[in-house]
Amino acid sequence: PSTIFLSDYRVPDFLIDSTHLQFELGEDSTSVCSVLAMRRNPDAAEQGAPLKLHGTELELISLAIDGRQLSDAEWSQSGEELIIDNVPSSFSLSCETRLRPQENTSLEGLYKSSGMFCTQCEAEGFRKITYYLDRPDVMSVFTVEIIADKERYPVLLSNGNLMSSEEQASGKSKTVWHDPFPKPAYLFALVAGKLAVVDDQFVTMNGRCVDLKIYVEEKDLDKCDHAMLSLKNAMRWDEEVYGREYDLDIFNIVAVDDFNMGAMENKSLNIFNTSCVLAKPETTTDAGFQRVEGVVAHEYFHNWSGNRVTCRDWFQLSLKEGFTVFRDAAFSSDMGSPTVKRVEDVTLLRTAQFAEDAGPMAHPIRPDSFIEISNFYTVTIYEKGAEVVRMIHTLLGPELFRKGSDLYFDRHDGQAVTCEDFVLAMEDASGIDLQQFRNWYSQAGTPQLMVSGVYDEQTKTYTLSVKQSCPATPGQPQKAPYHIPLAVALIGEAGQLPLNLDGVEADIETADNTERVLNVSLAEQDFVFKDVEEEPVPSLLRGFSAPVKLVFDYSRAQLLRLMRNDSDGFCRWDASQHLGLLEIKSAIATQAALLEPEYIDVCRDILADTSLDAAMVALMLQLPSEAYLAEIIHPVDVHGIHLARESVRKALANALKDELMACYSRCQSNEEYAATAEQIARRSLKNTALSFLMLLQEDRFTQLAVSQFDTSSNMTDRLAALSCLVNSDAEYKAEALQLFYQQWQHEPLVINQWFQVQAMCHLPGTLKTVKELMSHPAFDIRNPNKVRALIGAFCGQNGVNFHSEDGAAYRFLADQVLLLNRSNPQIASRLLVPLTKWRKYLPAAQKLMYAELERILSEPELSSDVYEVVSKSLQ
Ligand code: DPP
Ligand code: ZN
Repeated sequence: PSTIFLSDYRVPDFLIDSTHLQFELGEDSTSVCSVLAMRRNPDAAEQGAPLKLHGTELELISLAIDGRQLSDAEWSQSGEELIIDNVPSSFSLSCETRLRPQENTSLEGLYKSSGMFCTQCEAEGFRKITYYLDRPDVMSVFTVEIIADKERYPVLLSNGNLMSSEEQASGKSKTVWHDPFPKPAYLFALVAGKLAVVDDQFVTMNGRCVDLKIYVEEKDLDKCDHAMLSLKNAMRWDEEVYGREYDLDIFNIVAVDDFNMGAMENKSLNIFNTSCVLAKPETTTDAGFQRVEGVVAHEYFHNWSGNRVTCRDWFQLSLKEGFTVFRDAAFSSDMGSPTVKRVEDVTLLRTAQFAEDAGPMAHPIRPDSFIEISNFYTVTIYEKGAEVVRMIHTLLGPELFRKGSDLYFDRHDGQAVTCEDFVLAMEDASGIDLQQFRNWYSQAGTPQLMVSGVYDEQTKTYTLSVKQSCPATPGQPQKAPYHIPLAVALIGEAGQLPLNLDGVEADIETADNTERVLNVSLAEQDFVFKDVEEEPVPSLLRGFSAPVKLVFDYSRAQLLRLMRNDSDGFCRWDASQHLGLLEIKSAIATQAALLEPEYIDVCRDILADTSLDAAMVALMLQLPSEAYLAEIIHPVDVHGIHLARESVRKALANALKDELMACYSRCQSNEEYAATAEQIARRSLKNTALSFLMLLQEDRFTQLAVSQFDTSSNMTDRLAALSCLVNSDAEYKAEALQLFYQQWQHEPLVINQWFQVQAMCHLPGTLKTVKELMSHPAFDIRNPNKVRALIGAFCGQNGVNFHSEDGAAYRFLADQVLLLNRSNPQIASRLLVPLTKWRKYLPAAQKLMYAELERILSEPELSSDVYEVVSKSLQ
């Protein structure tokens, strides 16, 4: 496999003005006839260049130019390219290919899932359908004819507007779709199947009525309400917050069971993984409801940030993904609890993304090179990309940011553009210089801010000294300083102090004068605050204003003040995590969990404080996760960390037993389920309390879990109770698992949760359970959701069992990767990620992990996906 470089980008030699596709879907094979109106690109460097079309795994039936069949001598093939040497400056290319969607297990291109045909073309799946210029800067107007058996496939869908639908002889029907918006091939979609539909409508800000349809299997008709509501909310929100209106009369969503990603934003025909669209209280957890809301909005928002304005090349992927994640996060924040959403996002960033930045696959949000683009749908491109847009929002403020986004959409509507175009629009609209800020696009790695503070009693000044650095990453030994917005406040005995900054020009005014955003731009920089009447505790990186690791040597007393008094919810929570970390570190050092009395007190107080958001209380009580601890304690002793963390949790549970019980009872409720922020918060706190109490191994608490499991009607409480039981020595657990299976065996998404809860059990013997479950009739290795629920959860989220000292789980993972390498390379290379982190662990573990990576690399037929990840991990 070869490496592709951003610096090699050239404009396309040819353009495709229109694309006409005819699909004849069959049980054995499918025929695809394309007619492309092509011409030489006047902007191309070389006007006599041969035509090179992308295509892979295709059976070519015929090829003609302007109606004349080409002889074999007139074209050749090389790798994924079909080359035709002599073509006129403008011509019509016709091509027929034959595909076998039934045998397509890669779930890329055209394939079958539960009896229905569907497509996934991003990033480069269209070349598995027909020969084409499969690159995002070639945009074309598509017309699509679909012919299929009308009994088996009564619903035939593609992008845009339905032009006609007719019955044909021999039991077939034909529909024709036309999409007036030119689009790249990656946004093409086709669906054919026996589907039921939920209908609704949305009236846009200019009074146009849009038909909204969600297509699902008949049995899932009762699980579409939440997605439909989320869609309508997202459509309204995009009008109100970004001034973006929907542009066609129809918007379709289709749910499919077998899907590599969460969902796909194909123009007017979004295809969703069932896990990201179906929801009802009995089968879906609160987190599931929130996922549906977020993903539906994300894909809808792509209609502007992605489809109307798309990416010039795949190195610009974060242009649409980072911006769209930023948009969907703001939407979810507006729909629910902003602080909780922020804490969840930061948690993901600080565990998964910081780990990626520190590992062998580290890449800037705009990478310089890749082997396989599918490997770059990463937390860096998505979540760090969103943080970078968020920093622009912070630096510009909401009004100028909106001016910038308006300019970006106006200037580039209908174009395929770059991250640079986005930054330029923001600069042009605001007049704010983002030159240095661009380092966020080109440099990989997590910047570190070392901050210290000195209070001078005499002069009443407080000086914050900030040093920034960024560790080397593959190919980038040296980093230039970043422009970092650092939001700060100073917390006194009685609350926030007014801020008076020396040399104020450089900093950004915020609503009141007790919070400032400092522009950190040098390697070392001092900020001096005047007229500070008492020694303050600095509240730093408020709202997590930049994706950095911030180090400040807080004392316990300072952290306690922040945890009790900081008005910034993120910083309060962060202080709670820092205090928890100190407890865990001391448990590691002393091999005992003797908690500091002040820590117990502050936890007791927040537990009793009913004025606080219950979700925040839950988050503050939960100790830093093992994944987060693995990012800050080096080298990572997985078992030591696990034992210490569990002992601290147990000690806390013991000290606060009564308060936890009282809290549990207070949060109980009989009201009808609703996925509101308030109810979600209460369930979260209740289940956090239950999981603490269960650590005490007292019968009465086990009974509590048993009764919650037996009597809850919603999946959130039911699954939380089941998880507590599975991780305990309760006798009832086998029966509970059995009952749960029997009740839900007809609901694949629930069975996935059943797999996952067992895969995540931290008790010994889980690998054996996972292996047994792989032979369970409900498991299917061809279904990505099941692979993720069982194998992915075990290897990625069950540290103690994955890192068993004999290396058995490493071997197990390598075996699964090799198996999936053949059937579904994208899923194989995703699954592999935990092994790539080998350098973080103790020497014995490193050696075993390394050996498994070598074993994978020695396999003869590695996909480019797996090859890239393994070879980079071993470098
Ligand atoms: N479907 C994926 C997403 O929306 C890739 N575009 O993020
Ligand atoms: Zn996206």
